[in-house]
Amino acid sequence: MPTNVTIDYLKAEDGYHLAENDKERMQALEKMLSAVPKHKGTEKLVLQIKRKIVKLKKEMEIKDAKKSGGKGFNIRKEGAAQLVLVGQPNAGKSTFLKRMTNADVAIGNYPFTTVELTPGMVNINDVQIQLVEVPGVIEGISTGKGMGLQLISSIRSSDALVLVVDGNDNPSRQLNTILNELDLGGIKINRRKPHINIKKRAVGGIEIVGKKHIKGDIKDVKEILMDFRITSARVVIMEDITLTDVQEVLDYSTTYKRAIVLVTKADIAPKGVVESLRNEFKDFKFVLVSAHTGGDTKEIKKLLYEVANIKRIFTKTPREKPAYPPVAMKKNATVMDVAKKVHKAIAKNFKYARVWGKSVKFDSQRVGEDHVPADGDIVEIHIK
Ligand SMILES: Nc1nc2c(ncn2[C@@H]2O[C@H](COP(=O)(O)OP(=O)(O)OP(=O)(O)O)[C@@H](O)[C@H]2O)c(=O)[nH]1
Ligand SMILES: [Mg+2]
Repeated sequence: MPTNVTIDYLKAEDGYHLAENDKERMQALEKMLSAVPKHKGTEKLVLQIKRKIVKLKKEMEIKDAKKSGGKGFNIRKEGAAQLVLVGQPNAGKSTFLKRMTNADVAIGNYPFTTVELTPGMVNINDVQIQLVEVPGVIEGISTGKGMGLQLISSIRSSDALVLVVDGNDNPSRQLNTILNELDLGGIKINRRKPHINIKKRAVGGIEIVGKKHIKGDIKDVKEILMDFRITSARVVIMEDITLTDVQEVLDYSTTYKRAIVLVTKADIAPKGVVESLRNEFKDFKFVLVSAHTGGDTKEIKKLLYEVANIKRIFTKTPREKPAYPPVAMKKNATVMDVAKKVHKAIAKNFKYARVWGKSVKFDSQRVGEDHVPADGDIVEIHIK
């Protein structure tokens, strides 16, 4: 029992032991988590509580899926990428969706106007991108409150997120709440996976390579592994990591998503609101919008396109003009991926390609199948 916890924490812990069902247990765990003072000395305790939450959530999800017959909630993907609009109720998600996509969606001056997943399509640089509004984020959604499970599931299956915060209602608090709820739901924003490799094996105990990188006790790493029922494994650590990182990598449900932040209601938001957000959240890109003036549409579209992580490729047949519209591909797609997208047979008989654009030193340069074309490049595939 750590000595540096508060009375509130102890009360919440009592609540946990007295809880009579999963829902009460989950509420108690959430209270415990918010009552722990967050600093180095409590990292282990925080991680223990999070592990309990993950386990309980998994159990609750299984029970829930049985009840609902395992029916999924997600919106079918259309276009080159699916971006989900995530924000507190009344943040202005529908107003933005309607403005960008002409989606038929109700706007209301009360929370939870939108209770269903609502899609719309926006054309950016000749590419169709899908925006999907999901019900508002409130505290507790990560553990199933509100339409929490539906929300988390649609966020997981999306390509990236647009976090929407009301510029006139303490946007910093809103953003912290969103990030915290997503974190509890196993969704990490604008972060990459820590470089830790864990390979389970049948025997041999725990072997850790790169111990010097651990900011914490080896004993604690082993304890976390034990809690995930791993007693034999080779763990390779390639960069400085915390215990939190180890737990994150082990948790089956952890996913990483890119996100930008839309700050709404520019017309009534206090001056300098975006600047102070930029100061506080260094890993995020912000853009200001207003229902009245629209905002900087060019900048908004640029950020949406960037976060979608896609590129346009103009395909071309020898001696002809590039085809229009371009095909949209993932940012890291190769010439071979482009060939596959055009036709299976073209991919199969691929010989080489010629490329015009930013990814080559000169126009019509000959490249192999692994070449990665840039956004806007022209690719001409030659077959055997
Ligand atoms: N002044 C001002 N009001 C806005 C702006 N954008 C949205 N609103 C108002 O804020 C309220 C909520 O807007 P919605 O677009 O319905 O918000 P939402 O995020 O979709 O809300 P839920 O679907 O309930 O979660 C409405 O009364 C809008 O008219 C804006 O830029 N300026
Ligand atoms: Mg709405």
